[in-house]
Amino acid sequence: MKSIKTLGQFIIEKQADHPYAKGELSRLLRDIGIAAKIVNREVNKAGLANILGDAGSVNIQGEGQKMLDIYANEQFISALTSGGECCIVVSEENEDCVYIDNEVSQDAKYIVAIDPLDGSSNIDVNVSVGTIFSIYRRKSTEGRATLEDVLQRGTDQIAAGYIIYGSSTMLVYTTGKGVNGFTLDPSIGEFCLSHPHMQMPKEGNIYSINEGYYAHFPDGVKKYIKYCQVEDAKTHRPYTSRYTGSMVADLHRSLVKGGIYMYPMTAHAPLGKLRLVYECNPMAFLVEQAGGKASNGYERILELEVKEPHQRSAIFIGSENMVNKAEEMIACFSPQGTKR
Ligand code: P6P
Repeated sequence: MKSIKTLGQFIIEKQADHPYAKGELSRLLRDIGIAAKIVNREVNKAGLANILGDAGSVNIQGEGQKMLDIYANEQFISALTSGGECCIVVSEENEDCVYIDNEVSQDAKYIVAIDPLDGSSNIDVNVSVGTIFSIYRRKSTEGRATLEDVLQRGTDQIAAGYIIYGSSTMLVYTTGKGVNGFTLDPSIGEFCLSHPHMQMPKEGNIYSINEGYYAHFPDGVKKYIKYCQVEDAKTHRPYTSRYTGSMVADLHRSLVKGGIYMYPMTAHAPLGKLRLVYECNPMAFLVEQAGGKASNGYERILELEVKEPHQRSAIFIGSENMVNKAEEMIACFSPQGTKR
């Protein structure tokens, strides 16, 4: 009889990996898991709960907010506020950072950056959506945490992960000691270890990019897309294109099967679309921990300087060999390198 290991049991078991963590990180991950179960309940009955559709508001991105965007944001911020371990929340749905200053959070040490419901345009059409989270320890030790505590490089992350609300609901995370996946068992309401030691294949044959913007991509990206599409007898069969409109879903598939997800700079997103702090950095940390690679086409995502909480970045992330090939082709056309 295969024994069940819940997320809570796993976190406590791995607590020893972090000598300084006297249980705070464990409690923080527990708080995120609780909020994820609440969000999952609403996502799974969105069509019934009159929670579909637009909220009639826009977020800092200028993107129309879905009612479930706002609900998910409220659930995660509420769980982090009452959990007592988090001092600042940076959310895609909030222009300003949320400073937590209540009686249970007086010595809170952690900053959480979150995209509460990534890919929310998919909710109304029942396609997978996700939550992305990133955890830092505050750098300052005196007084209230400040924005400076938020503006840390991706290499400083303590933990990162995502929840995918798909054919099953999974929580996948890393604390810098590998990647483990947990599947929600609704019959017991627990995330149970289902994918221990996840490793991203070094090679894959699935590429994810919104080819509707092809005309606006840099030449090196166009060259890589053509490389994916044609049979090069010496190297590969034509790849398969899969793009769901949800980075979490596309990257989870790449983690399991191999593949690359790309959101380059384009004419209408000259700095890229994805957000560095709560989309690119957490996914890059997790993917690197699984043996994959993440760059902006030129530099490692995790080493990019963070200048402001909602900063954008281009991203090429997934199987190491695929990202290397994309970077090689981008370099052929980069201003530094002349077209060969
Ligand atoms: P586009 C969702 O808004 C998201 O941030 C990613 O999850 C997704 O891959 C991408 O944007 C979709 O953007 O411009 O292709 O619709």
